[in-house]
Amino acid sequence: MTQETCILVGAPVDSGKRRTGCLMGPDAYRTAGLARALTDLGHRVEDRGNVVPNRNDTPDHPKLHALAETIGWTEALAEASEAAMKDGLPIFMGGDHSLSLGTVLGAMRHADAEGRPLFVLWLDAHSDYHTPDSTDSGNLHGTPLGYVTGRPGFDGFPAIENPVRHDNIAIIGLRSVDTPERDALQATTIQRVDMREIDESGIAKPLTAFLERVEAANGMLHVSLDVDFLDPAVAPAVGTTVPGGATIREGHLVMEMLHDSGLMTSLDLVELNPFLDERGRTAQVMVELAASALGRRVFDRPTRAY
Ligand code: B3U
Ligand code: MN
Ligand code: MN
Repeated sequence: MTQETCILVGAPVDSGKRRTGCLMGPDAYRTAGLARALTDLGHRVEDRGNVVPNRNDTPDHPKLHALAETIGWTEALAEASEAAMKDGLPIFMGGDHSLSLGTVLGAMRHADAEGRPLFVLWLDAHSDYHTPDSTDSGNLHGTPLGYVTGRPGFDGFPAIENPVRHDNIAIIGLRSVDTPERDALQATTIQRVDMREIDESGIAKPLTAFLERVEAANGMLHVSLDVDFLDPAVAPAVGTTVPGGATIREGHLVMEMLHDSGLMTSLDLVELNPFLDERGRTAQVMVELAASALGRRVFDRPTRAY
């Protein structure tokens, strides 16, 4: 197995929605042993501590929640992401999903500098394709895919110069999409995989099709794993639970296939709210999924007896 340099970056972003608690995420991942799980697999691990948001004095917005703070996070995380990608494989420990406005922007800048296309795999119950104009809730964690694809309305945020192409995006796990998002998505070539498709054809088939496209284009691949991709029965520590999500087996299959592909170049772990967890079980599940994406196999685990 190739040894990676895994760069852990804490992103205690809590400004992307109203319910707080995601700011505790990075320490929950540390407590659940993310670094240890990766070193046990033979990787080098560097924990860069937590990013601090830039100061931003954009005035309060009538609809958008905590706009200035989220812009400040986006700027700071884009820099941290671009820098970390030069040195290894960053794993962003969130934080709510608005952190991806910054982490994907950093990945885009890095991919541009490398002259390679960026692909994005979004594992989520939601499509997060809103713009500041289309969102009803005003919660910016519902907007990162809208932002990185260059949709309009993101005034005050860093400008998107070279948007991620629709062809280069797959969203897997969909089961909660707002009408304006649905209408906008239908006009794109974003690969959209909802739970019905997963039930009908299995999760491996659409993922394989996507990974083949990444490979053929010599792309870099940013993976964004939202806790609510999983069913709340196995991952309860999330603000917006949506029943009918991916199973533990489907989650691990995706992660193992990502590892086998050798294509993943950065990873977000988002929306964990440790305040809502049950004795750390969701944090543990997320750590195990991250480990699977970096080469863990169940039958390699020496402490498990079957
Ligand atoms: N689409 C809704 C709900 C939502 C999006 N992402 C999460 N919830 N976690 C919205 O508010 O934009
Ligand atoms: Mn999300
Ligand atoms: Mn979600």
